[in-house]
Amino acid sequence: MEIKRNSQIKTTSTKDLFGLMPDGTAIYAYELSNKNGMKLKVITYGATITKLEMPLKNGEMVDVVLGFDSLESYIQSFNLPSPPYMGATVGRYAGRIYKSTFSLNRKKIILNKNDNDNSLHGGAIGFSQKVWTVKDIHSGKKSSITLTYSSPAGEENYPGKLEVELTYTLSKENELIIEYSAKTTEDTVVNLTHHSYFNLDGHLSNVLDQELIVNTHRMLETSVENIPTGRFLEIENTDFDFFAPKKCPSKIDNTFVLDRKDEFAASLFNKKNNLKMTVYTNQPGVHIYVGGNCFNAIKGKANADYHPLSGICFETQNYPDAPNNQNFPSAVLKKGAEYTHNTIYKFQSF
Ligand code: FUC
Repeated sequence: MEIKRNSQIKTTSTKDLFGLMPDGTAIYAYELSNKNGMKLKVITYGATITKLEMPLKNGEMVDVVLGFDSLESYIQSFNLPSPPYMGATVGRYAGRIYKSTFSLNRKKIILNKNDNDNSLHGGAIGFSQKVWTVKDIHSGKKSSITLTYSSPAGEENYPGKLEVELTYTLSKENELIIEYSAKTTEDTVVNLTHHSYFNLDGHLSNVLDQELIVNTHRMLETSVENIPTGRFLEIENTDFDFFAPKKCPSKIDNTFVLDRKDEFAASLFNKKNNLKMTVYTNQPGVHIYVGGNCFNAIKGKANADYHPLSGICFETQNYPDAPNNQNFPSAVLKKGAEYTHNTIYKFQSF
């Protein structure tokens, strides 16, 4: 097998028809690569990442995210008992909002509920199921793609028309850089996140042998419905303490409090192929989730049978239900202000 030197690998970008929405709208797949051969595949449905291939030191490539081969599978996945939000961009508000209700400027906002009585991940039809538009794509020095979505005022009962811009960049240091920005026509709440299921051993295995670090000693206390109580829990020497590396848990669905400024948020390391992913973010929290499921109803890429241990999510974000917790960082975006969220997933092959 010919191993190309970096100088020979060109950055590329391609566009292909991925499928048609029920109303006939075309969904396109864009594939970018950087000079090291790192590859990213994005579809305009939900600004979803369907593939992220990393070059290893031994010249092999590994696809480190779960995904589906067809648009129909992505659409069907939202009809599962607990949709996995596979690789999706999540918004207008990632996480749960208690009783689908919050007050803003002394007005009671009642959202659509889609998780018992709560609103989860933007409601019944959140940003993950919307058709995004490609604004810009670069290959050459920088490999990046910018997508936009305009959320009408009143969509899922959120106030304000929200104009969202999202840029995925592959850096020459093999980072996947995700930058969000958003503006609104009237005061609203925003909390966006990325929902890839990562597996550094390839999407066909499980994550239980991979080592997790979460760089904090605190997480949010939650109710049985996974709604924050507003209290912070000290987690040192508990099952949730991943300050020192520990094997990935078989089940977790918790928001960790990132209060060590300018330090990394979390990391994942796979001893089998010496591949490491480190997560950096400007957000106050990272919600870590192992448990996504396709209920044996939908096959993954390459006909894979995904199960609750197939991948781990690092949903960097503001805290769930921040609009109902005055002691949480505010999730209010004022008219005329700008929401910004930057997250980096940095890959190193040792
Ligand atoms: C809810 C969240 C999880 C994950 C899942 C798809 O259960 O609590 O973190 O986002 O949805």
